[in-house]
Amino acid sequence: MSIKAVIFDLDGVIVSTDKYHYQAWKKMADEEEIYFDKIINEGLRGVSRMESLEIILKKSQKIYNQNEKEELAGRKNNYYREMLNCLTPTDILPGVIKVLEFLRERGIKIAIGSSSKNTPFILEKIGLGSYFDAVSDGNDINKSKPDPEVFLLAAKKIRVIPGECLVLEDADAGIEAALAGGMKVMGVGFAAKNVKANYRAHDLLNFKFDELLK
Ligand code: B16
Ligand code: MG
Repeated sequence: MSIKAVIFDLDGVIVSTDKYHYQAWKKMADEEEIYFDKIINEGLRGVSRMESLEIILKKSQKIYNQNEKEELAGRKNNYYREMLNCLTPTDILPGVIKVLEFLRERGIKIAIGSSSKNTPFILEKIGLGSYFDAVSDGNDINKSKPDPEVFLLAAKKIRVIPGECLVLEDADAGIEAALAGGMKVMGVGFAAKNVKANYRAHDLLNFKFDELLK
């Protein structure tokens, strides 16, 4: 199999910001007296901020207008950004740096493909920005995962055709997006059980990337 680039999802693959997304949405939902739990939260992985809000509002008795929705999403994001302030390089998930160095030594291009508009802030907090040849994130796209736009843009930025890209993803929506873009995909963490993924790994610590790149 010819892999010339690896595109990393950010939240849930490189760093566990998923717990902060949950806590921030939960705080906002509690304030609005909207029922929200961890099961609903799992469906928000890889989904954009405004689409996540629409999923949460399905449990609301109240109908919110567009301005109110923007205020709710903004309030959640403020809580989330406050939580991100405590992120440091120690929050990088196990095996990530080892894999990045392994890929870099072999001349494999490395990119980020994340739905998050907070990607630049998170990369700065964990000090990983310099590893990536390109970053494609929620600030660059119109359609979030499961649409392939974010990954196709990443591939374009690093000038590698989709068929030669491998995506690492923790979200079912992200697995769908990578496959829709004609890329290979590895389900990591939460998506390690996704049967549609070409490869599966609980984390990046023990996966044999050398065998994959042969
Ligand atoms: P933000 P990823 C996604 O990041 C998260 O998984 C998802 O929970 C979040 O709603 C989305 O980013 C948007 O995040 O509010 O920071 O723009 O997994 O695609 O790296
Ligand atoms: Mg993710």
